[in-house]
Amino acid sequence: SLIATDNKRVVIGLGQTGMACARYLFARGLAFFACDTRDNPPAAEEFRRQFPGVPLYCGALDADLLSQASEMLLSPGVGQADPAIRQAVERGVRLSGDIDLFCQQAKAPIVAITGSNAKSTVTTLVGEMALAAGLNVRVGGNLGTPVLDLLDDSAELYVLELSSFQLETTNDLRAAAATVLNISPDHLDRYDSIQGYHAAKHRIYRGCGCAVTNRDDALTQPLVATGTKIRSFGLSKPDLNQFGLMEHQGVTWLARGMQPLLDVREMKIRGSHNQANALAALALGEAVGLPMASMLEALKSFAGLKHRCQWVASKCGAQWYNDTKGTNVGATLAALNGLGATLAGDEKIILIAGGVGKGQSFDELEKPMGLFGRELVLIGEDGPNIAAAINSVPHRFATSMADAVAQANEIAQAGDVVLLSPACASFDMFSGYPARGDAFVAAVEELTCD
Ligand code: UMA
Ligand code: ADP
Repeated sequence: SLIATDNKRVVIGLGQTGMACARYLFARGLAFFACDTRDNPPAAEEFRRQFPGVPLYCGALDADLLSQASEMLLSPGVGQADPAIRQAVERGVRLSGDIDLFCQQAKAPIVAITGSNAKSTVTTLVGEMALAAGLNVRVGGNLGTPVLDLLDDSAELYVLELSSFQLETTNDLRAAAATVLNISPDHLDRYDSIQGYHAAKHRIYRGCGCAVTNRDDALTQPLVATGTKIRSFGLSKPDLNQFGLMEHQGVTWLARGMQPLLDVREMKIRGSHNQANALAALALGEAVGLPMASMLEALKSFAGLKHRCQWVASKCGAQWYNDTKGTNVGATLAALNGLGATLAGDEKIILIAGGVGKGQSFDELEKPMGLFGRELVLIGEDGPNIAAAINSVPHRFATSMADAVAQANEIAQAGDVVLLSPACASFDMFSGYPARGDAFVAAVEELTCD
């Protein structure tokens, strides 16, 4: 039944992305079949129920099978280094993904956001700014809702968080405004080098109307054709047409060129990394014509996302923070430096870290731990690697989140901060970063003080 046609697609992967692709193709009566590398993918039953008659192949991918399609729609969780996928590409099968399909259909302008960290925060902020401006805006992508589920002919703006995995398969984005917020090592288990990761992220600038770059991170500068409009954000004093920080009336303000916009103390999100995030959102919003007043209103009301440097409780004399979304060294550095700046007197940070390290070096944590840290409490697979990299403070190992919280409580002195910011993925101990954060919050709630 699988006769090659010019227009047959294969959906690879039965996760959220693959199921959204299948719904899209099925609803339009387009020819496709599906594969998943797992012998028993969790969504197999659901797939057969929703798409009767559509062939589904489970287990290792097969080049001959893939070559019966003209186009592969690859899920982000499946690496394109798979030999069967490589072979199919060599035979001329087009490699694509859900983002390309989305772009072919989307009628409204797209704001596209990637980076090693702060993607979800900035994506949500731009979405809130558009809402404040009264636009019918749809927000999603790596953030949670697969892009194809956002398609809506009445939408006036799309704001998309895109991962490097999603960008790898995106050929024709043409966003109205696009940004690489920052680049620090992550996902080195999927890329040969940081160059490969950099190249994937920079696909976001392809054909964009305005590239928004970070003046404090040269790796975010696009290699785009001259003629593309470029706007920047950064923590330095802005030049004309740039977003940055300035001193005004003796305090720090968000600013555009010479113009002060907002006293940073009027925002609920704190820390210089969040000031950078606010500036990035302003630059993106401006690029798609959002009114300044609505953007500033959104910046004042946004309280930050759950699981990102989120204050949990003041308990047993310590301040407890959940930064479970700190899944790489860059994020944990921002959390340590951000919270470190709030310490007074002898107060210190006790850091709970560890999990799946994805091939990163933990060396950069040595310095801020030396400045702000009291002790490290380590969990998970790569705990010992973190211990080996950090000599500036003592460490202990914990066997569970409850154990880590109990040990941190023993160490904590009056006014200390206990910070869960693992610098690692969570899959060795949890279903994902949200479950890890929830386990931390539950353990803090159950803690008994002596
Ligand atoms: N899998 C297989 N074989 C397959 C297909 C999937 O083993 O054939 C495994 C993958 O290795 C992975 C899991 O199944 O462990 C899910 O992979 P998927 O590609 O099916 O993922 P989706 O459910 O479609 O979710 C994806 C994003 N997940 C990944 O990129 C891994 C979601 O981002 C995103 O919200 C969703 O699409 C909608 O756009 C999550 C994420 O962890 C939050 N992203 C990474 C990150 O933020 O660091 C990149
Ligand atoms: P992403 O979607 O890219 O993972 P999030 O907004 O969810 O980004 O934040 C992820 C982690 O990065 C959190 O731990 C957060 O505290 C940290 N973070 C937020 N903004 C920045 C920034 N500008 N630079 C570095 N880390 C940041």
